[in-house]
Amino acid sequence: MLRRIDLSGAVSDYPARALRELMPRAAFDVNEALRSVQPLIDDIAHRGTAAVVEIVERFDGVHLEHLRVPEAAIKTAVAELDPELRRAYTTSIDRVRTAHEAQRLPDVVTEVAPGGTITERYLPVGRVGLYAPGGLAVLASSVIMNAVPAQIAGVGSIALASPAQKTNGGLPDQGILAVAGLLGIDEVYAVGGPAAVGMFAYGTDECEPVDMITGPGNIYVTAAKRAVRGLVGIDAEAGTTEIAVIADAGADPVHVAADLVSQAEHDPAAASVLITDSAALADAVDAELARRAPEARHAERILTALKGEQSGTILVADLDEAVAVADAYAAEHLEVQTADARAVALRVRNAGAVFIGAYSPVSLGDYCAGSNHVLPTGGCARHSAGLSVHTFLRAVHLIDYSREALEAVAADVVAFANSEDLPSHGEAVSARFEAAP
Ligand code: HSO
Ligand code: ZN
Repeated sequence: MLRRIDLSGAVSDYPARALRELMPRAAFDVNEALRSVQPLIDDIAHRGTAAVVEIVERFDGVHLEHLRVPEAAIKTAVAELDPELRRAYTTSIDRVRTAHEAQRLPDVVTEVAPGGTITERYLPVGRVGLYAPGGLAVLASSVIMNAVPAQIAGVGSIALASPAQKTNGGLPDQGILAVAGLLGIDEVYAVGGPAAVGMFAYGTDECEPVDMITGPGNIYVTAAKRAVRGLVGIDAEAGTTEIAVIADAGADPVHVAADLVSQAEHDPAAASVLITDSAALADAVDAELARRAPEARHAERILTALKGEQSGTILVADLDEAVAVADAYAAEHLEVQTADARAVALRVRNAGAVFIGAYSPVSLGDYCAGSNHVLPTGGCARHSAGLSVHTFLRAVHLIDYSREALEAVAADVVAFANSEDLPSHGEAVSARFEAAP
């Protein structure tokens, strides 16, 4: 089922770049998508609401009288929630809140020299636009994963946008509205795709512009975020979901296969990668995938994803090589299903999130572990982290020196300034200590 890449015994022969190029990876050309998205964004920048309405009509087939969802519709969605689903949403919200509370940062004051302090102050972004996609899967869970960290960071104003659904009378999905209601978000727009990004970035007469846009989306949403980056802050560019599993001979092939299938369910371009030192385990996982994938509700897209270039089994000689391959791949989600899984997990440096042992599947993290499921894809885990409270905070330095403290360092500032041929910089310091003429 999965194509095989046999690197056993050879992993350390490859320089870093060569190893990276051997990794299965989906093509993801954001700049190509940007060509069709940029005109939409420009149109919204110039014509505001009228452009948003036209774009929504063109792409989602819904004519909106108002972009904003009436608050009554949010209340109704909460009231009509099935009790079992309400419990699931609440469990998710509670656990994500608990885990993310721990990320709050206190301001730190450091005395750098006698009478001279630097205060590291963490300030939340003022207004954030959250995007929740529709499309193949409408992900109410992503609203939780974006909104909770923003709320804990202290973001004062949070707006949510999600595509208008023809099947829901032009409102966003009921689950998305219900989660918004449970989270206390009452500013919701029935706008999806690049139109939502343009609306948030430039503002319209119905929607004040935001300072930052976060949330997953397809390649067109990602392209739109790239187009407005700088004008607003954005989170990392989200690509297609990927899962890698490090498994040894003792792993349960049913667990491994079920987890590889679970993320393939997102998208025909999703990546499912097995990294193992056991050919027997690889064979058993293939057999289980061949049994399980065709039975799945979304068999077609799962099979396309599993058979795609972006998926595969990488055979290695031992767990050292497995860790090296996992670091080169830098998976969005990495599962470790080996003996002493925690120790192996702690050796991995590049992964969006690491799921340890037989009972921490990625699906748990997608909904109810407490961790965040908005994670770096496409190898970005080498340099970026998933969404967190930190995403919504800015560290601002407060510089506070007394006369004596400045005087003590004045000669160094003057010397440094002169060396850069910027003497007025030095004079701004020395002027404070010269007797008045
Ligand atoms: N696995 C996705 C998140 C998600 N899964 C939402 C289900 N719903 C990206 O981390
Ligand atoms: Zn998922």
